[in-house]
Amino acid sequence: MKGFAFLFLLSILILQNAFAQRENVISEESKVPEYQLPDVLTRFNGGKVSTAKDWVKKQRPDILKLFTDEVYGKVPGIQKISEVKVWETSDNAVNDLATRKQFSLFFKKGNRNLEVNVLMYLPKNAQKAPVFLAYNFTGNHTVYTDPNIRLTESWVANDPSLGIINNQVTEQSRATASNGWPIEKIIRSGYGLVTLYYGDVDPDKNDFSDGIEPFFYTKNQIKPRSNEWGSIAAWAWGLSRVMDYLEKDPDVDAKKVAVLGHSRLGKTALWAGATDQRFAMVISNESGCGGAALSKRTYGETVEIINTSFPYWFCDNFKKYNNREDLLSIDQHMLLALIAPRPLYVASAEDDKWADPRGEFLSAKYASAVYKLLGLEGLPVKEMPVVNQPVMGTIGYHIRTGKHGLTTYDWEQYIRFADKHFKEK
Ligand code: GTR
Repeated sequence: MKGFAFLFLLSILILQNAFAQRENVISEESKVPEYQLPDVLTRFNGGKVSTAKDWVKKQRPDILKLFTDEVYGKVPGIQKISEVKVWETSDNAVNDLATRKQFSLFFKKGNRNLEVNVLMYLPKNAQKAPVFLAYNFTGNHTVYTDPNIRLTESWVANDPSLGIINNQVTEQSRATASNGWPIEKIIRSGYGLVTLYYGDVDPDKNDFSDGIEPFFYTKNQIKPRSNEWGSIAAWAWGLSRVMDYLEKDPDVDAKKVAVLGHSRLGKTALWAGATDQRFAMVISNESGCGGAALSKRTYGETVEIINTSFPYWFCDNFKKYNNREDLLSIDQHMLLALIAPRPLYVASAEDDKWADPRGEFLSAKYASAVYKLLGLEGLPVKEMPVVNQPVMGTIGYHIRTGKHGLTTYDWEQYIRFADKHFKEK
């Protein structure tokens, strides 16, 4: 009983703290305190980066290392795919427009075994299809009405309204996320879709005993070290392993894989694109704090808030910057710059103040300096566009009306962006 009372009090304190933090959240432009951003083309010793070679050989590796050590954490070792098992295929999926393949990537080490389930639709009329690779939030079967999609057996956060009970999905949860996945449109536009549930790689909860992390523990270790990966880096690692598979699949054009993610999975897509240059295009949908949005601009969610609500997403070192964003020698525009010269799309939503749309835009704008150094356009505008007016250079950006979410409108812009960079060549 005592234990229960203690837990009860503790949860009240945590909730109070969370509310107190929300009250301090800045959501008015005039209230944003001044901040100073590091210049992406100034070396950490003060020198200037003036050639593409200096960027590639010196500045890029230094920035990548800082993000690795201080923000997302490093991958502690190598774990390759141990086995691929194809569960089923079909030649007449998506109203006969696509092929379907469902397969699992198995990772095995000692008595550990992790299974990552992948769903792939490819347009029938393409020889080697360019694809969008994107994690889903609640299982592959939630993205589409197709009754053949296998139900995930993994742990999923409870949501009875979506048919997720006792952390297990049910038949009732089929297609519950399909609004965010206009699959027929994607296929008709000539793209494949490769999707997987992010919780297969690491369940999204404050627990380091599950998912991929324990594969690398030494004796008695129970969590990653302070400079080692949090869940975002683990999820990004998972995307790279799918890429390992895609490179071997003869039906996929592995040189045209656009990695896409929404919100926490947008943060993940950006980190995957930064750490793995095989991704030819990176798309961040409303990724916000720790994603595209600038950290030093403390509008909406802040480093302290995110590290408090999700203490396992980033590496422990990132907590040093709670309320001390000024101490960061990097900011998120430098993360976006790591994607250069590859096409990058950053998207915001007007009512998604929590993710700081303006901070996402500015980040894309300041990353453009690197694209320019590499002879590319970067973002084609200097001022933030009005709502529903996408701009597309080598960096694309839009702010659409509406709230936080991945919508058909967003996808339409990503398809146009992919057409521009993958097809008009
Ligand atoms: C929120 C979190 C955001 C964003 C979002 C999501 O609770 O504060 O950073 O990642 O979750 O993933 O939907």
